[in-house]
Amino acid sequence: MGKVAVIGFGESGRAAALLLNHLGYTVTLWDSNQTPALVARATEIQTLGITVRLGENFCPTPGLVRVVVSPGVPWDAPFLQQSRALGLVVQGEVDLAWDVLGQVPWVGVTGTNGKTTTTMLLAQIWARAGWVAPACGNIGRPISDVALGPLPDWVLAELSSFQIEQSPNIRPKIALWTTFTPDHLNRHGTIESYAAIKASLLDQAEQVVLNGDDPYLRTLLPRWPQAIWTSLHDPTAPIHVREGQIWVQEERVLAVAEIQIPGWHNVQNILMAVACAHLAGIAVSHIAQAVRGFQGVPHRLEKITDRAGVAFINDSKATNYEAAATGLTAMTAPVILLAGGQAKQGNPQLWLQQIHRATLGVILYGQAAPVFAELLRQSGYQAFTICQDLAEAVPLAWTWAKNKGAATVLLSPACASYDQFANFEARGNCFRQLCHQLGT
Ligand code: UMA
Repeated sequence: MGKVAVIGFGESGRAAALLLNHLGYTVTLWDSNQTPALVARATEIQTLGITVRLGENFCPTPGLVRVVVSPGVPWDAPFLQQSRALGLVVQGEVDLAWDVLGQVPWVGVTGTNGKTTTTMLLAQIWARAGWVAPACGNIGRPISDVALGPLPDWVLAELSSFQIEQSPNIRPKIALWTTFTPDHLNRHGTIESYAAIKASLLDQAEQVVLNGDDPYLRTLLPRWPQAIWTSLHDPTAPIHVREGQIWVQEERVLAVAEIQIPGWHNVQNILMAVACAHLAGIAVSHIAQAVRGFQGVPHRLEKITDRAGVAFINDSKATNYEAAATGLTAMTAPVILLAGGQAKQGNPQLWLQQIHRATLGVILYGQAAPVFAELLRQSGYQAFTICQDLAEAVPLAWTWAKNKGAATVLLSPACASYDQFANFEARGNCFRQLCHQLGT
């Protein structure tokens, strides 16, 4: 079958290497890093005959036919340009998975925020309908891992802009776009190119679902005239909320009051999942049962514990201003907010507004703390302090909650986690543990 290079030995690279090995290719896996964890992973994968080169930058080697890249590898990296110039096939890990799984229908879920919750809910609805349909992709399980078989009935793929950019061949049966605000500008350069990448997924899909309540996506409706769009406010939307009920055209699905996860943004996510399920031909009774039973996703407004009437909520996945503002918008009682980490570019105005509306105090930590402190100060907000890390911030939040009469302690960082954690899951798990360790 020939020689293949896989770049990046994270989750996607590992799965891609195993899949290519299974397909009969001679695989070399490259990673520019060399950590003890990578060395240990290498030992495991080398026993299968896969060559691993750690601590080296990839360069094309003689006889190579294909280069498969992990999502974190920039698509315009010089070594990829060089590979293309040499006539090598360069594709993303998701594109590779499509080569194997393209014969089964896919739902591709993209958007700045809301992707994971929507994809998880799709998985519950599809399971209720009796289909084997794994949630995969950016959500955590690489799609190449699903491609190792057996073939599922559907692929429910959360797709980041990184993955879409690297996968020009994928043609989902249904593509769904949840929200759009600036993100990943350090990778994509401009908001226009970030939008164009996301739109390319929908251009290639058989059917399109759009969140009609997102101001930017609403402007795109004419681009896909057949799109099924959703709205909380507009009853002319094919899938909408009216009189406290969710409707698929004239058919009632369930009452909003039956939904277990908090916030109107989550009702929007549910509308989009309902739209996809309807397009896939799933019975309304199955859709309603799955939505009623859906309890949300870890690290997304996840309730950890209640202490003396104070709820501790983990929204560690809120890694940008919009997601953090959305988390705060869902809060109906006074909040002590924990925010900080590695700052991202973006517009903080909505986030600041929600801080003024919903919080009694803000505890900042990590690299972004001085920047956030300045933003708060400039907006006229004084009730904040700076801590080193979560270990210091969580007990202080508990004390503030009791002293100030707050009903909620919310971790919603508005930042990436990489200054102090491996990823947002590690940050959320740390928060969970600290909450459980609190005294009275
Ligand atoms: N690496 C290189 N050379 C490079 C760049 C990276 O060798 O030029 C190496 C790094 O040293 C590292 C490895 O590549 O060892 C990491 O690869 P990766 O960053 O692609 O991470 P994976 O572990 O493969 O995880 C990826 C997604 N990560 C990113 O897109 C950054 C995961 O999404 C996804 O769950 C997983 O594939 C399975 O599909 C995470 C994410 O943060 C959740 N996504 C971003 C987001 O949601 O904002 C887009």
